[in-house]
Amino acid sequence: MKKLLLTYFEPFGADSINASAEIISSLPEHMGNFSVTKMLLPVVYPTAGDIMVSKALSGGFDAIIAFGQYAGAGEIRLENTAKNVIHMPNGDNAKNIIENGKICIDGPDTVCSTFNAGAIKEALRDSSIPVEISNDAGSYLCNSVLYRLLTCNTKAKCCGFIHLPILKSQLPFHKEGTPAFEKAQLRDAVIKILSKLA
Ligand code: PCA
Repeated sequence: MKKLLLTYFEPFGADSINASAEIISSLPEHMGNFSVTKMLLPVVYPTAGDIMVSKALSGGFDAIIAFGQYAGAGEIRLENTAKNVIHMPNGDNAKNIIENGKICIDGPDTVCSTFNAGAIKEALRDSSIPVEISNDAGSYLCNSVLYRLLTCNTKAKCCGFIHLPILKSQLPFHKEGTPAFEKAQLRDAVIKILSKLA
C-alpha cells in the first residue's frame, strides 16, 4: 500500500474554521491504494514550512498534497507553481509581518508541482464544483509551504497544493457575495481528486 500525506491549515483572519481543516480531517485513513496521514499546519511563517519539510523528508511518502483555503475563489484551485516570495503585510497568526521577502535567499524563482494537474482537472469535469489549474498560489503561507515542499528533495513523486473555496458556514465572516460551497460537495470533489493521484 502507498503512503499519502495530506496537510491542512488552522483558521486565520476573521474565520474560526478553515475549509481545508474541515474537509481533510473528515477523510478516512485509507483511500484507494493509499494509507493516509493527516497533518495540521499553523498559519505561522516559517514554522509551517519547517514542519512540512521535516515530515516530507522523514515519512517515506509516495505522494504529498497540501490543502488550504482561498476565500473568494469560486473554484477548487490546483496550484501548479510556487514562487520564491513571502509577502504578508497583515501578519500571520503569530503577528509576524514580512513585506516582499524571499523564502530562500538563493532558491529558484519558481518551482512546479509534480501532481498531474491536467489529469485531475479532466477527471473533475462533471463535478458540481468548478476546478481550475492555477499558477498563482498567492504570497502567504500556502505558497510558502508549497515552495518548501517542492524544493526539499523529498522522495515523494507526486506533490502539490490545492486551494479550496470557503464553506457556506463561513459566509457570515466574509464579504457578501463570496462564493461558498456545502461541505459534502467539497468533500466529494476532494475524494475524486485524491482517487486520481498516481
Ligand atoms: N490559506 C492561506 C494560508 C492558510 C490557508 O488556508 C493562504 O492561501 O496562504
